[in-house]
Amino acid sequence: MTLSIVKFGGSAITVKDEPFTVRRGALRSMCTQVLNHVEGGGKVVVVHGGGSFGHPLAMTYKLGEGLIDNESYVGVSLTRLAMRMLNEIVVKEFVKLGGRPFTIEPSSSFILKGGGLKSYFIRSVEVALEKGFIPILHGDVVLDEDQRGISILSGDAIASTLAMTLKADKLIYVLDVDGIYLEDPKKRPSAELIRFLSETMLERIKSTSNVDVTGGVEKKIREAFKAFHGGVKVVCFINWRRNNLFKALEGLSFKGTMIRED
Ligand code: ATP
Ligand code: IP8
Repeated sequence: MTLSIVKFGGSAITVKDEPFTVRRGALRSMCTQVLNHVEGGGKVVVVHGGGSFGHPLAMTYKLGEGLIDNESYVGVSLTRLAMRMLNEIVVKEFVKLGGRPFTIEPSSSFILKGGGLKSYFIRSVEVALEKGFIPILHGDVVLDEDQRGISILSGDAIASTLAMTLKADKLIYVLDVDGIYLEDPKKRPSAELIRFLSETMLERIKSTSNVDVTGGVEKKIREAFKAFHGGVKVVCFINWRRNNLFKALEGLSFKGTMIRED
């Protein structure tokens, strides 16, 4: 039986430049593919990103800088509420499709210090898996022991941490594009998709992001390498279309970017 950590990218489940807009078809397709794999005996933990729910608010209230004034506290509440709204939508979709989701709040299980992970409690994820649930986590605003008071913990970092700690077989990042390209394929449609990504290629990758408070695709790639070096054998970036997520989960051939050794 394999354990896979799947990050539902905010770019895949929401329209990132239209606040509070869900891509219903994409979300349904991704949940269905996860459930088809789970029906066959696979174990999956889903982590979702902020997309157009968490990111615009976190940016408006400059939460990347921590608690800087009274408004920051308003921003923390609104951003966390937005993330819960998105989480509710993801959970409801799984329930509608006959799945067994169980949300585990990252804000109560992760503490940061100076923006870096300080401590975390994920026994609840293990127990949820043992009891037949699909644990669902998400990027969020979490407490930070440093002077900054709060930090944004990305779903990418949660996913790589879970993959390493739970010794997962696979870590799959689902995006709205086919994988990692030499340049943003939305800005340059002729950009080349990287099938196998090794660390020496990193400096050749150009990326762009203007609505993302957690570092966009570069930070995501760093998290992916962290998990790969931490022992996760299959780490990849894919799109959900053409049943690609199911294929990646099942070990069938899929279109996307795979991390590999130099
Ligand atoms: P979230 O953080 O909301 O969960 P996500 O995990 O889906 O979002 P993003 O941070 O939005 O991921 O990154 C994916 C986006 O990065 C794509 O929509 C793509 O347009 C953009 N991008 C920029 N540069 C590249 C690149 N070199 N290769 C692939 N995508 C890129
Ligand atoms: O979208 C960030 O998580 P990510 C969540 O996975 C917030 O980077 C609150 C913006």
